[in-house]
Amino acid sequence: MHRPVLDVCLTPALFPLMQSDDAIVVVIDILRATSSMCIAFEYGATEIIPVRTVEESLAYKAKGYLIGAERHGEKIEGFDLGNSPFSYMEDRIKGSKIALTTTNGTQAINAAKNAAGVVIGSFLNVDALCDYLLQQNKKVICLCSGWKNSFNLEDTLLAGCVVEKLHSHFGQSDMRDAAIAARHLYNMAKGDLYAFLDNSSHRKRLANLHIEDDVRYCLQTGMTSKVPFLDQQKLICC
Ligand code: 3SL
Repeated sequence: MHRPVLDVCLTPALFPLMQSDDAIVVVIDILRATSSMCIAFEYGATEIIPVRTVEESLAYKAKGYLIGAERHGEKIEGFDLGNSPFSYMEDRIKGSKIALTTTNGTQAINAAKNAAGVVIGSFLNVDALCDYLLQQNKKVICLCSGWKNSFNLEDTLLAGCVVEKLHSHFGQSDMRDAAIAARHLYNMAKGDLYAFLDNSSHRKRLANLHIEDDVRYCLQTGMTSKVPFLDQQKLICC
């Protein structure tokens, strides 16, 4: 029996080298864009438009959207939302439409938009995400958003978690080194993800902004069964 391929793209810079028109791409930016998106849907958002620039996000204000913008970890002044998952739990999220731009996560979503499918992954929804991917029975590429096109540990850990959970259902003989490496890394880290990330660049970056609670929150599993997916230009959830 032919089994579909499960692959990992370690940075967006490598994504153009991958064939994605027959794949479901799981966009991963666990700290914090894709975690916040999953939580927004859990708390009742109806759509999220992931945009590349601050100006594009701002333009959605006049159309009745809540607008979000983050650069270098910080919310941009004048916007309704930044990128903390806790801000997507507020009452105003229920029933809202959101336009959001972030440093890396929304860029990666836009880079993947011509794939056969685009879904949003985080530790918060990883169980539901893996169930969804199994049902699709298609090639999967986990796209790690990284930081400004470079590798990061935290997104690779989630990619490795997906590989760990799904590898037996996919064509293991076709598995490439990035997927094997991500799986090994996840298995080394899974006992204490927070400690494993101790010296990682983005944990330090967020610690300097005093938002380590966000990091702890985003490393939890089983927080939502929402699996946002891209429909035309917007993320929605069934
Ligand atoms: O890069 C991104 O998209 C963000 O998730 C980064 S931050 O966690 O908001 O700093």
